[in-house]
Amino acid sequence: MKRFFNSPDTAAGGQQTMKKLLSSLLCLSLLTGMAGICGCQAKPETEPTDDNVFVIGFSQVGSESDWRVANTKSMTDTFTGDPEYELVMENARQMQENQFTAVRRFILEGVDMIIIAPTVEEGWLTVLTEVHDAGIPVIIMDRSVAVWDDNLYLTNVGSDFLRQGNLAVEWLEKETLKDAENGDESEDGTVRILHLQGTLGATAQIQRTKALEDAVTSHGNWELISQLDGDFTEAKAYEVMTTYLAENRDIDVIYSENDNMTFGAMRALDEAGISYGEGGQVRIITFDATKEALQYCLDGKINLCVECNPLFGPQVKELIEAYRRGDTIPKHVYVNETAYTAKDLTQEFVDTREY
Ligand code: GZL
Repeated sequence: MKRFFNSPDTAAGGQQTMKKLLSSLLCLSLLTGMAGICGCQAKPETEPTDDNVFVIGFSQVGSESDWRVANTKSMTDTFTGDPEYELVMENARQMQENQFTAVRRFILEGVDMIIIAPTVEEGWLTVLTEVHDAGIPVIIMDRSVAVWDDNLYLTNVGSDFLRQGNLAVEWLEKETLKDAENGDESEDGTVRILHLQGTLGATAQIQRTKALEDAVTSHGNWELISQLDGDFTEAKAYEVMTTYLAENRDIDVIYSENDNMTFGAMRALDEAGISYGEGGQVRIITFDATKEALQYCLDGKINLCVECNPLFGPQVKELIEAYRRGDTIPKHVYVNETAYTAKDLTQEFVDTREY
Protein backbone atom coordinates (compact mmCIF):
# COMPACT_ATOMS: atom_id res chain seq x y z
CA MET A 1 0.00 0.00 0.00
CA LYS A 2 1.30 3.47 -0.81
CA ARG A 3 2.86 5.43 2.04
CA PHE A 4 1.86 9.10 2.31
CA PHE A 5 4.99 11.13 3.04
CA ASN A 6 5.05 14.64 4.50
CA SER A 7 4.54 17.13 1.75
CA PRO A 8 4.91 20.91 2.23
CA ASP A 9 1.72 21.29 0.25
CA THR A 10 -0.03 18.54 2.19
CA ALA A 11 -3.41 20.23 1.76
CA ALA A 12 -3.39 19.98 -2.02
CA GLY A 13 -1.69 16.62 -1.99
CA GLY A 14 -4.05 15.42 0.75
CA GLN A 15 -7.25 16.33 -1.14
CA GLN A 16 -6.02 14.63 -4.27
CA THR A 17 -4.82 11.66 -2.25
CA MET A 18 -8.18 11.42 -0.48
CA LYS A 19 -9.95 11.50 -3.89
CA LYS A 20 -7.70 8.72 -5.14
CA LEU A 21 -8.30 6.73 -1.97
CA LEU A 22 -12.09 7.07 -2.26
CA SER A 23 -12.03 6.18 -5.98
CA SER A 24 -9.81 3.17 -5.21
CA LEU A 25 -12.20 2.04 -2.44
CA LEU A 26 -15.17 2.52 -4.81
CA CYS A 27 -13.43 0.46 -7.51
CA LEU A 28 -12.54 -2.19 -4.94
CA SER A 29 -16.12 -2.47 -3.68
CA LEU A 30 -17.42 -2.71 -7.27
CA LEU A 31 -14.85 -5.40 -8.11
CA THR A 32 -15.62 -7.31 -4.94
CA GLY A 33 -19.32 -7.07 -5.75
CA MET A 34 -18.66 -8.31 -9.30
CA ALA A 35 -16.54 -11.14 -7.91
CA GLY A 36 -19.60 -12.16 -5.93
CA ILE A 37 -21.83 -11.89 -9.02
CA CYS A 38 -19.54 -13.79 -11.44
CA GLY A 39 -19.00 -16.48 -8.81
CA CYS A 40 -15.17 -15.92 -8.70
CA GLN A 41 -14.27 -15.49 -5.09
CA ALA A 42 -12.33 -12.49 -3.74
CA LYS A 43 -8.88 -13.65 -2.48
CA PRO A 44 -9.23 -15.56 0.83
CA GLU A 45 -7.74 -13.58 3.70
CA THR A 46 -4.98 -16.15 4.15
CA GLU A 47 -3.39 -15.36 0.74
CA PRO A 48 -0.98 -12.34 0.68
CA THR A 49 -2.95 -9.40 -0.66
CA ASP A 50 -1.52 -6.83 -3.02
CA ASP A 51 -1.52 -4.43 -0.09
CA ASN A 52 1.63 -6.13 1.18
CA VAL A 53 3.52 -5.48 -2.09
CA PHE A 54 5.55 -2.28 -2.33
CA VAL A 55 5.22 -1.26 -5.98
CA ILE A 56 8.12 0.71 -7.51
CA GLY A 57 7.78 2.52 -10.82
CA PHE A 58 11.28 2.75 -12.34
CA SER A 59 12.06 5.04 -15.29
CA GLN A 60 15.41 3.94 -16.75
CA VAL A 61 17.44 6.03 -19.26
CA GLY A 62 17.65 3.33 -21.91
CA SER A 63 20.01 0.54 -22.97
CA GLU A 64 22.64 2.73 -24.69
CA SER A 65 25.70 1.20 -23.08
CA ASP A 66 27.12 -1.87 -21.33
CA TRP A 67 27.07 0.22 -18.17
CA ARG A 68 23.33 0.81 -18.51
CA VAL A 69 22.61 -2.86 -19.18
CA ALA A 70 24.54 -3.77 -16.01
CA ASN A 71 22.73 -1.08 -14.04
CA THR A 72 19.34 -2.38 -15.17
CA LYS A 73 20.36 -5.95 -14.28
CA SER A 74 21.46 -4.81 -10.83
CA MET A 75 18.04 -3.25 -10.22
CA THR A 76 15.98 -6.14 -11.59
CA ASP A 77 18.11 -8.76 -9.78
CA THR A 78 17.66 -6.85 -6.53
CA PHE A 79 13.88 -6.65 -6.58
CA THR A 80 12.73 -9.59 -8.71
CA GLY A 81 11.96 -12.60 -6.57
CA ASP A 82 11.33 -10.55 -3.45
CA PRO A 83 7.58 -11.02 -2.74
CA GLU A 84 7.55 -7.76 -0.81
CA TYR A 85 8.39 -5.72 -3.92
CA GLU A 86 7.20 -5.29 -7.48
CA LEU A 87 9.52 -3.34 -9.84
CA VAL A 88 7.79 -1.91 -12.90
CA MET A 89 10.56 -0.65 -15.24
CA GLU A 90 10.10 1.55 -18.30
CA ASN A 91 13.01 2.02 -20.79
CA ALA A 92 13.01 5.62 -22.06
CA ARG A 93 15.31 4.89 -25.02
CA GLN A 94 17.34 8.00 -24.00
CA MET A 95 14.35 10.32 -24.54
CA GLN A 96 13.26 12.49 -21.62
CA GLU A 97 9.70 12.79 -22.99
CA ASN A 98 9.33 9.02 -22.61
CA GLN A 99 10.35 9.40 -18.96
CA PHE A 100 7.68 12.03 -18.36
CA THR A 101 5.06 9.72 -19.89
CA ALA A 102 6.20 6.80 -17.75
CA VAL A 103 6.26 8.83 -14.53
CA ARG A 104 2.76 10.19 -15.16
CA ARG A 105 1.51 6.67 -15.72
CA PHE A 106 3.13 5.56 -12.47
CA ILE A 107 1.19 8.36 -10.73
CA LEU A 108 -2.10 7.14 -12.24
CA GLU A 109 -1.30 3.57 -11.22
CA GLY A 110 -0.73 4.79 -7.66
CA VAL A 111 2.67 3.15 -7.19
CA ASP A 112 4.29 3.32 -3.76
CA MET A 113 7.55 4.88 -4.99
CA ILE A 114 9.05 6.21 -8.22
CA ILE A 115 12.74 5.80 -9.12
CA ILE A 116 14.12 7.93 -11.94
CA ALA A 117 17.48 7.62 -13.70
CA PRO A 118 17.22 10.97 -15.53
CA THR A 119 18.45 11.23 -19.11
CA VAL A 120 19.39 14.89 -18.61
CA GLU A 121 19.39 17.28 -15.63
CA GLU A 122 17.05 19.99 -16.91
CA GLY A 123 13.26 19.95 -17.34
CA TRP A 124 12.15 17.94 -14.30
CA LEU A 125 10.41 20.54 -12.10
CA THR A 126 6.87 20.12 -13.48
CA VAL A 127 6.67 16.33 -13.45
CA LEU A 128 8.45 16.03 -10.07
CA THR A 129 5.96 18.53 -8.64
CA GLU A 130 3.10 16.39 -9.98
CA VAL A 131 4.59 13.33 -8.27
CA HIS A 132 5.08 15.30 -5.05
CA ASP A 133 1.46 16.51 -5.13
CA ALA A 134 0.34 12.90 -5.60
CA GLY A 135 2.15 12.01 -2.37
CA ILE A 136 4.53 9.52 -4.01
CA PRO A 137 8.20 9.51 -2.83
CA VAL A 138 10.94 9.74 -5.48
CA ILE A 139 14.51 8.45 -5.58
CA ILE A 140 16.81 9.95 -8.22
CA MET A 141 19.34 7.33 -9.32
CA ASP A 142 22.60 7.45 -11.29
CA ARG A 143 22.55 10.98 -12.76
CA SER A 144 20.95 14.07 -11.14
CA VAL A 145 18.13 16.53 -11.75
CA ALA A 146 18.55 20.32 -11.71
CA VAL A 147 15.61 21.46 -9.56
CA TRP A 148 15.75 24.29 -6.98
CA ASP A 149 13.65 22.33 -4.46
CA ASP A 150 15.40 19.16 -3.31
CA ASN A 151 12.30 18.30 -1.28
CA LEU A 152 10.95 16.97 -4.57
CA TYR A 153 13.00 13.81 -4.09
CA LEU A 154 14.09 11.71 -1.12
CA THR A 155 17.70 11.14 -2.21
CA ASN A 156 20.06 11.03 -5.21
CA VAL A 157 22.12 7.84 -5.29
CA GLY A 158 24.91 7.50 -7.84
CA SER A 159 28.46 8.46 -8.75
CA ASP A 160 30.54 11.52 -8.06
CA PHE A 161 31.24 12.24 -11.72
CA LEU A 162 33.40 15.29 -11.02
CA ARG A 163 35.67 13.12 -8.86
CA GLN A 164 35.84 10.60 -11.71
CA GLY A 165 36.95 13.35 -14.10
CA ASN A 166 39.50 14.65 -11.60
CA LEU A 167 40.97 11.16 -11.21
CA ALA A 168 41.47 11.12 -14.98
CA VAL A 169 43.10 14.55 -15.33
CA GLU A 170 45.34 13.95 -12.28
CA TRP A 171 46.59 10.77 -13.97
CA LEU A 172 47.14 12.63 -17.27
CA GLU A 173 49.07 15.36 -15.47
CA LYS A 174 51.47 12.76 -14.03
CA GLU A 175 51.86 11.14 -17.46
CA THR A 176 52.64 14.41 -19.22
CA LEU A 177 55.15 15.40 -16.53
CA LYS A 178 56.88 12.04 -17.07
CA ASP A 179 56.95 12.76 -20.83
CA ALA A 180 58.65 16.09 -20.19
CA GLU A 181 61.22 14.47 -17.87
CA ASN A 182 61.93 11.72 -20.42
CA GLY A 183 62.03 14.06 -23.41
CA ASP A 184 58.97 12.31 -24.87
CA GLU A 185 56.76 15.39 -25.18
CA SER A 186 55.62 16.70 -28.58
CA GLU A 187 57.89 19.14 -30.49
CA ASP A 188 56.06 22.22 -29.20
CA GLY A 189 55.30 20.62 -25.81
CA THR A 190 51.55 20.81 -26.47
CA VAL A 191 49.26 17.99 -25.27
CA ARG A 192 46.52 17.74 -27.90
CA ILE A 193 43.35 16.31 -26.32
CA LEU A 194 40.35 15.08 -28.30
CA HIS A 195 37.18 15.01 -26.12
CA LEU A 196 34.40 12.48 -26.78
CA GLN A 197 31.38 13.71 -24.81
CA GLY A 198 28.43 11.67 -23.57
CA THR A 199 24.76 12.65 -23.86
CA LEU A 200 24.83 16.45 -23.64
CA GLY A 201 23.11 17.64 -20.48
CA ALA A 202 23.51 14.37 -18.57
CA THR A 203 25.20 14.78 -15.19
CA ALA A 204 27.89 12.27 -16.16
CA GLN A 205 28.72 14.38 -19.22
CA ILE A 206 28.48 17.75 -17.47
CA GLN A 207 30.81 16.85 -14.62
CA ARG A 208 33.33 14.69 -16.52
CA THR A 209 33.53 17.58 -19.03
CA LYS A 210 33.99 20.16 -16.25
CA ALA A 211 36.96 18.25 -14.83
CA LEU A 212 38.67 18.20 -18.24
CA GLU A 213 37.87 21.81 -19.18
CA ASP A 214 39.10 23.07 -15.80
CA ALA A 215 42.33 21.06 -16.22
CA VAL A 216 42.88 22.43 -19.75
CA THR A 217 42.45 25.95 -18.35
CA SER A 218 45.00 25.31 -15.62
CA HIS A 219 47.58 23.60 -17.86
CA GLY A 220 48.98 26.10 -20.35
CA ASN A 221 50.34 23.37 -22.64
CA TRP A 222 47.10 21.32 -22.78
CA GLU A 223 44.95 21.99 -25.88
CA LEU A 224 41.37 20.80 -26.31
CA ILE A 225 41.55 20.22 -30.07
CA SER A 226 37.89 19.24 -30.45
CA GLN A 227 34.80 18.14 -28.50
CA LEU A 228 32.67 15.54 -30.29
CA ASP A 229 29.17 14.41 -29.17
CA GLY A 230 29.18 10.61 -29.01
CA ASP A 231 25.90 10.38 -27.01
CA PHE A 232 27.37 7.54 -24.89
CA THR A 233 26.99 5.10 -27.80
CA GLU A 234 29.57 3.11 -29.79
CA ALA A 235 27.87 3.78 -33.12
CA LYS A 236 27.71 7.57 -32.73
CA ALA A 237 31.30 7.74 -31.48
CA TYR A 238 32.56 5.68 -34.44
CA GLU A 239 30.68 7.99 -36.81
CA VAL A 240 31.97 11.29 -35.37
CA MET A 241 35.50 9.93 -34.95
CA THR A 242 35.65 8.68 -38.53
CA THR A 243 34.56 12.11 -39.79
CA TYR A 244 37.07 13.88 -37.54
CA LEU A 245 40.01 11.63 -38.45
CA ALA A 246 39.41 12.23 -42.16
CA GLU A 247 40.72 15.78 -41.60
CA ASN A 248 42.80 15.57 -38.39
CA ARG A 249 45.39 13.08 -37.19
CA ASP A 250 47.47 15.12 -34.72
CA ILE A 251 46.06 13.74 -31.46
CA ASP A 252 47.94 12.90 -28.25
CA VAL A 253 45.03 11.96 -25.92
CA ILE A 254 41.42 10.83 -26.30
CA TYR A 255 39.29 11.62 -23.20
CA SER A 256 36.19 9.48 -23.80
CA GLU A 257 33.28 9.81 -21.37
CA ASN A 258 32.26 6.15 -21.54
CA ASP A 259 33.59 2.78 -22.69
CA ASN A 260 31.17 2.22 -25.53
CA MET A 261 32.23 5.48 -27.18
CA THR A 262 35.84 4.41 -26.63
CA PHE A 263 35.21 1.14 -28.48
CA GLY A 264 33.79 3.12 -31.41
CA ALA A 265 36.80 5.45 -31.35
CA MET A 266 39.23 2.51 -31.30
CA ARG A 267 37.58 1.08 -34.42
CA ALA A 268 37.94 4.44 -36.19
CA LEU A 269 41.58 4.77 -35.11
CA ASP A 270 42.32 1.26 -36.40
CA GLU A 271 40.77 2.13 -39.77
CA ALA A 272 42.81 5.36 -39.90
CA GLY A 273 46.00 3.48 -39.03
CA ILE A 274 46.62 5.51 -35.88
CA SER A 275 48.18 3.63 -32.95
CA TYR A 276 46.90 4.00 -29.38
CA GLY A 277 47.41 2.63 -25.87
CA GLU A 278 50.75 1.73 -24.27
CA GLY A 279 53.53 2.89 -26.63
CA GLY A 280 51.03 4.20 -29.16
CA GLN A 281 50.56 7.71 -30.59
CA VAL A 282 47.31 8.30 -28.68
CA ARG A 283 46.70 7.77 -24.96
CA ILE A 284 43.12 6.65 -24.26
CA ILE A 285 41.22 7.60 -21.10
CA THR A 286 37.80 6.00 -20.68
CA PHE A 287 35.01 5.98 -18.07
CA ASP A 288 32.90 3.09 -16.73
CA ALA A 289 35.61 0.36 -16.44
CA THR A 290 33.44 -2.38 -17.92
CA LYS A 291 34.96 -5.84 -18.25
CA GLU A 292 35.71 -5.32 -21.96
CA ALA A 293 37.46 -2.01 -21.31
CA LEU A 294 39.49 -3.49 -18.46
CA GLN A 295 40.60 -6.30 -20.77
CA TYR A 296 41.77 -3.73 -23.33
CA CYS A 297 43.54 -1.92 -20.50
CA LEU A 298 45.29 -5.09 -19.35
CA ASP A 299 46.26 -5.73 -22.98
CA GLY A 300 47.74 -2.23 -23.29
CA LYS A 301 45.14 -0.84 -25.73
CA ILE A 302 43.53 1.59 -23.23
CA ASN A 303 45.72 3.58 -20.82
CA LEU A 304 43.27 4.50 -18.01
CA CYS A 305 39.87 3.10 -17.02
CA VAL A 306 37.96 5.27 -14.54
CA GLU A 307 35.39 3.16 -12.71
CA CYS A 308 31.70 4.11 -12.69
CA ASN A 309 29.92 1.48 -10.63
CA PRO A 310 26.44 0.51 -11.99
CA LEU A 311 25.81 -2.21 -9.41
CA PHE A 312 23.91 -0.17 -6.87
CA GLY A 313 20.56 -1.97 -6.90
CA PRO A 314 21.19 -3.33 -3.37
CA GLN A 315 22.12 0.18 -2.15
CA VAL A 316 18.85 1.54 -3.58
CA LYS A 317 16.90 -1.22 -1.80
CA GLU A 318 18.61 -0.38 1.50
CA LEU A 319 17.55 3.25 1.07
CA ILE A 320 13.95 2.19 0.39
CA GLU A 321 13.94 -0.05 3.48
CA ALA A 322 15.30 2.86 5.54
CA TYR A 323 12.57 5.14 4.16
CA ARG A 324 9.88 2.58 4.99
CA ARG A 325 11.21 2.34 8.56
CA GLY A 326 10.90 6.09 8.83
CA ASP A 327 14.68 6.62 9.05
CA THR A 328 16.25 9.84 7.83
CA ILE A 329 18.18 9.26 4.59
CA PRO A 330 20.93 11.53 3.21
CA LYS A 331 20.08 13.72 0.22
CA HIS A 332 23.09 12.37 -1.68
CA VAL A 333 24.53 8.84 -1.54
CA TYR A 334 27.68 8.14 -3.57
CA VAL A 335 28.88 4.74 -4.76
CA ASN A 336 32.55 3.77 -4.24
CA GLU A 337 34.80 3.95 -7.31
CA THR A 338 38.48 4.03 -8.38
CA ALA A 339 40.61 4.08 -11.55
CA TYR A 340 42.72 1.39 -13.20
CA THR A 341 45.84 1.23 -15.40
CA ALA A 342 47.38 -1.99 -16.68
CA LYS A 343 49.65 -2.25 -13.64
CA ASP A 344 46.60 -2.32 -11.36
CA LEU A 345 45.03 -5.28 -13.18
CA THR A 346 45.42 -9.05 -13.38
CA GLN A 347 43.62 -11.42 -15.73
CA GLU A 348 41.92 -13.02 -12.74
CA PHE A 349 40.60 -9.64 -11.57
CA VAL A 350 39.22 -8.85 -15.03
CA ASP A 351 37.69 -12.30 -15.38
CA THR A 352 35.81 -11.91 -12.10
CA ARG A 353 34.31 -8.50 -12.88
CA GLU A 354 30.51 -8.53 -12.60
CA TYR A 355 29.97 -6.10 -15.50
C1 GZL B 1 27.05 7.07 -15.45
C2 GZL B 1 25.99 6.84 -16.48
C3 GZL B 1 26.56 6.93 -17.84
C4 GZL B 1 27.66 5.91 -18.10
C5 GZL B 1 27.38 5.60 -19.52
O1 GZL B 1 26.50 6.94 -14.18
O2 GZL B 1 24.97 7.81 -16.36
O3 GZL B 1 25.51 6.67 -18.76
O4 GZL B 1 28.95 6.39 -17.88
C6 GZL B 1 25.87 5.54 -19.53
O5 GZL B 1 27.94 4.41 -19.99
O6 GZL B 1 25.38 5.60 -20.81
